[in-house]
Amino acid sequence: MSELVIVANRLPVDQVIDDDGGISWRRSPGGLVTALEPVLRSNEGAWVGWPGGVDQQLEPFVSEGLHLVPVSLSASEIEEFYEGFSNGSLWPLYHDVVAKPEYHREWWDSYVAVNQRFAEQAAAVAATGATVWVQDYQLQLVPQMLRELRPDLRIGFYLHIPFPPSELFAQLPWRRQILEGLLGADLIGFQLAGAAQNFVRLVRNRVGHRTHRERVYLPDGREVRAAAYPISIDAAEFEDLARSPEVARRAEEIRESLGSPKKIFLGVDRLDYTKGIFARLRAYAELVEGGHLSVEDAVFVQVATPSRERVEEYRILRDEIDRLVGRVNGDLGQLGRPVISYMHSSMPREELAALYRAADVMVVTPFRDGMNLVAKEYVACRYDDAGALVLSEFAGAANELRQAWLVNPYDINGMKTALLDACQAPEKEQSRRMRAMRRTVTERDVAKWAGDFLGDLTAVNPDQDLTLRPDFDY
Ligand code: GDG
Repeated sequence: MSELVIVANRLPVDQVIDDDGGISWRRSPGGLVTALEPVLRSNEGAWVGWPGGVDQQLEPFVSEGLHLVPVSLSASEIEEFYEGFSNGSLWPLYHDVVAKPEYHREWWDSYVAVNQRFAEQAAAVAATGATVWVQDYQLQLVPQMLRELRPDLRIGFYLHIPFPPSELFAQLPWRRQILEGLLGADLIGFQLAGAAQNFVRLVRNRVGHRTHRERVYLPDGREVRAAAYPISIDAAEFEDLARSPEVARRAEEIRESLGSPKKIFLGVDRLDYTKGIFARLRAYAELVEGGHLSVEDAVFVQVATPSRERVEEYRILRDEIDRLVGRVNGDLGQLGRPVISYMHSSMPREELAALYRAADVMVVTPFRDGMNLVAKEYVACRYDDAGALVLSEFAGAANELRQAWLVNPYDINGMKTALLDACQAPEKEQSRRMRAMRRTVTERDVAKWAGDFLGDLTAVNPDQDLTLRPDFDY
């Protein structure tokens, strides 16, 4: 039984099949596990999540000192709960309907069933009075389901993606169930204050509970707090990586292999339609076409990590980007000098850090993004105070990284101007901006994020009698 339980869609490990066919687990790279690892270890914590395969019935196990509790998903649940309701309904709806969300009743039924399974697993491993922290949009019903099973628990929820304004949220046929699901938590964390306000307003208008600022008052006397906790990265770890001689050498090698251009522009994203990859590459190609940048002097390196490849929208996007890159390089490139150097693959963190070090201009232009950690990682790696960040004003990170060249990704001409301004800015101006952003990223790292959230979670409902809660009905 654990005093602290993390519940997330995925376990923080990936399965590896060894040469002799044996199964082992490798820690998946990612900020969440880095952030939570120290607190998990000191509390004998457990992590409940899907191991990533089909119908894997696994007993809880320990990997690198972490207690892992697998939740099995069937092939149809992967299709309906994960690819369907999570990534075909909620993901586009919560990102400003950048793509059209689809709503199917069987997807919803699967979402309810899988959320119930996660809640049951969490209930089975949490000690009396334990703290359970549920993560992200795939599991929004878990807080309420868990509270029904285990009224003694302290429950937190964190949403990694934006929470939409009520005009959009109102589309969702199961809007009330989602709001009630979240209200099972004591503390609900969002990336931005605006998202927390959207949520509280919706609860007041759609569920009818009394609210005041960040607080919701439930009929049974319990309070729920909704507030902003902007997520971050392990900035020191990224800086150390960037400072290492291997990464420095690799950064030089990268520049040479690109033909030693004067300017390297860089994009690093999951291949997702929210990230604005197509629009940014178009803006860049127009700069080359218009003679503002030349293929001898500049190159755009775009890394697009494969993502959700079984979802139709993602396949279409991949084809569109393939075509654009092919056309731009065919029309404007020269022998050994592509306009855009495009990789549809994922790479080790060391290679990413080397790319961040090599890049003169980092281009992050999502149409909507909860935070965007890539922007923060770039800043963390620039211990030399050099380099320029072009950042969409629709990324949560824009709230903190005010000294970036902020752009509206829907405005192609505006993006062209910002790309040129950022790359031509005097070194002094670039380093003034970078220094200020580095201060922010270093001071507000991911350990502070986790500490702030968990600290505040224990302060909500401090006097609630955790063992004597009546059943309640909204
Ligand atoms: C969601 C929200 C929010 C990327 N390619 C490779 C690789 N990455 C790493 C990056 C970064 C992470 O993946 C991507 O994080 P982002 O924040 O940019 O975007 P999402 O994946 O959409 O994340 C987002 C985040 O949750 C956290 O709350 O900020 O708004 O959408 O860390 O470095 N890592 C490696 N190889 C790659 O090829 N090793």
